[in-house]
Amino acid sequence: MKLKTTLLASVIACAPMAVLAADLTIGFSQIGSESGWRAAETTVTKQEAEKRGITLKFADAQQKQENQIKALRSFIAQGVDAILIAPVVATGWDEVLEEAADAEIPVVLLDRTVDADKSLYLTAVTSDLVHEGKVAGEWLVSEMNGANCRIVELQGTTGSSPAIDRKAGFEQGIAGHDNLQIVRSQTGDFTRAQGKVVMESFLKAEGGENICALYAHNDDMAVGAIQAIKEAGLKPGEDIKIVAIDAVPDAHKAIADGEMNATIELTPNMAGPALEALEAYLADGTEPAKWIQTESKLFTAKDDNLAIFNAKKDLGY
Ligand code: GZL
Repeated sequence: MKLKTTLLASVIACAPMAVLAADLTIGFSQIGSESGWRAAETTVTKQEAEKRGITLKFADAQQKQENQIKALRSFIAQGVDAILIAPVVATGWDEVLEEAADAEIPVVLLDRTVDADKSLYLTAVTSDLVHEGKVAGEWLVSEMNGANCRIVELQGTTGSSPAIDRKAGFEQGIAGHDNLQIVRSQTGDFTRAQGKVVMESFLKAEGGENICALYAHNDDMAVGAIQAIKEAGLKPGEDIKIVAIDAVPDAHKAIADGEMNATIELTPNMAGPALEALEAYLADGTEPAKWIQTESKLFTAKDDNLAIFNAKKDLGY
């Protein structure tokens, strides 16, 4: 706790404040459990804290920004040593981040970014969300090889940095290829249930025979859409090509079954690099880079998706 850390620091005289990870108490404001990937991130974050002997105070916001702001204020009042947050949307954080800064509590962003002054957080551990979208677009360009393709898009949570950036990246990926056209685009809020409902509305509005491909901002919405495509009497992965992001086990299974075509991996372990940066900062003031980027890897039917499914299925998704 902050008090203990301060006492410890004073005991160590004028040496840099050497704080042992085992003394740390860190607050973690998690968005919720909207997707398999999010559930895996929660599991891995708890594991990463435990193996470092860090006390993790976990708060599930159930997709609501006001709950995350409440959680951060509670962590500040408790005097935690640091805060991890996966911010549900990109805006509206300045005030509470200022309060954390005033309390000298470092904040690390996980998997999403915020539209706030970079001085208000220590670092952000995320993938390159624009790049992920671009890889998805470029894959479809290559897959269609010049043939016309009417695309429907399932966007992530409105106002979230992945929804904004993955949309922009995909449009960059298909730019200059007029044979590819996005004809419908709507949020499925990163969930399977909404992915299915919105895909049903796309099929009804466009006619399944007029939809060539689905780009979903995450695998969970794609898996929901696969159900809708099947119920419409069409073959997902064949009649409608499907590319998404996260590389959760069920996406690898769908690709292995020929019901999906490509996914781009997002590691659920954002907490490892985040806690390493925090430990160094709290120990001797080492400032990390403002962005710690995690890698993005494309998986297609060329990969051994069944083996990858079996390797990933027990990792907390
Ligand atoms: C992206 C992350 C997204 C995942 C979804 O960095 O914020 O949120 O792609 C999750 O599965 O809902």
